[in-house]
Amino acid sequence: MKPIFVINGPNLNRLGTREPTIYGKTTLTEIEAMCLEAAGERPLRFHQSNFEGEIVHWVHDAIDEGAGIVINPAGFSFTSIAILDALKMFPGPIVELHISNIHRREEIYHKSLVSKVATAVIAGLGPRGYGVAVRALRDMIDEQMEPA
Ligand code: DHK
Repeated sequence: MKPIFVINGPNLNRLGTREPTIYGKTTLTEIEAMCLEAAGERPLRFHQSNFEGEIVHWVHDAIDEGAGIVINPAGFSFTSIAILDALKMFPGPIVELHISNIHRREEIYHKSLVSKVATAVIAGLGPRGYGVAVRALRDMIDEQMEPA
């Protein structure tokens, strides 16, 4: 069974103490546990990097072996053509996730490049959004796999 990839961008390794009024106090380790629970029997690959090229590398891994992608590109959402170009090659469903409602924040956070290729975007649900995203991907993948 092909895995769901959950890919996290820069500074998300600091969740728990990073601007808790915006991102809450849930750690990335706790979020990974939420994703594993939401994934059920579907295997999960959970990654985080502060480096753009590493994120591109994991998208390539997903292209080769993944069923779906949940990605929180964090600050790279608004700047990275490289991540956008990699995601364009992915054949399956993509859920873009932001813990905060980026549209209610400063102008610099309003235009995500990744949204141009994402199947769906979740923003503002807090850390619980990761579980919602993984469960939604499971459904989308299963629906794609249903016999015609
Ligand atoms: C996380 C970040 O690090 C910011 O750069 C984004 C996103 C918002 C989030 O809400 O998860 O703008």
